Amino acid sequence: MSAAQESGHDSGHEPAQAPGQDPGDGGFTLVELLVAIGLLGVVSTLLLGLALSTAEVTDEIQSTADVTQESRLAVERLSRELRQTAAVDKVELTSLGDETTSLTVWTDFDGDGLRDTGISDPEVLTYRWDPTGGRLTLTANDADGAAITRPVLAEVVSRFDLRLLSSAFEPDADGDGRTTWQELDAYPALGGNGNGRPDGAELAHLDLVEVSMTVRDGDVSRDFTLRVDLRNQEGGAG
Ligand SMILES: [Ca+2]
Ligand SMILES: [Ca+2]
Ligand SMILES: [Ca+2]
Repeated sequence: MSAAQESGHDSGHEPAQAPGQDPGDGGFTLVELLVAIGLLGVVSTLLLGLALSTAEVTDEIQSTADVTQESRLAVERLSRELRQTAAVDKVELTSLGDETTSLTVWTDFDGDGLRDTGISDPEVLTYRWDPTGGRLTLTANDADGAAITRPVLAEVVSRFDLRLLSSAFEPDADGDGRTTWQELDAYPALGGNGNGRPDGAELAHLDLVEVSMTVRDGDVSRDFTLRVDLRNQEGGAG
């Protein structure tokens, strides 16, 4: 008969304690190390912040330059094309409740007296401003005569005022030296039909266009004004 011997006694020994580190042995203490890391962090954050804010300022200046340059090109183009205009075909004004403000003009590039729409150099152009999206677009026909609309400006145009004037002095009812389309509309002798819109036979007497617009890109906005004589306007009383 044998009885299993329990060997329940603890045979292991406690490991020897590592000798305590001597704080005066010339290395960094934990506190010193933490302070150094903390300082490094603060300096890094300051430097990074400085670099970022410099980059933001540079971006801002760049975008201001872009909006100015692109707007100037668009205004110059609009001005150049209007100057060659032979006739105003159609006008829409948001101030009259129209959805967009638009100006459709005919420029007789090939001088044949016809409104060519199916050639590569389109003669009937529509500048249109949509106040909802703030887009200024140009619609012209492509080589097949299909209407193509492209943005004139990538930036938002938040304001686009179109003023149409005539050099005819007779309709200048208030005698201020400027004949507005409203005065023309109220002057039957030059085709005014009194319907409160610039249309019909009145359009032939509109020979001065003033555009006032605001271009916005983020926080930056610029005002542009443009005043163009429609010198080629055939029906204009000059
Ligand atoms: Ca033509
Ligand atoms: Ca007047
Ligand atoms: Ca009218």
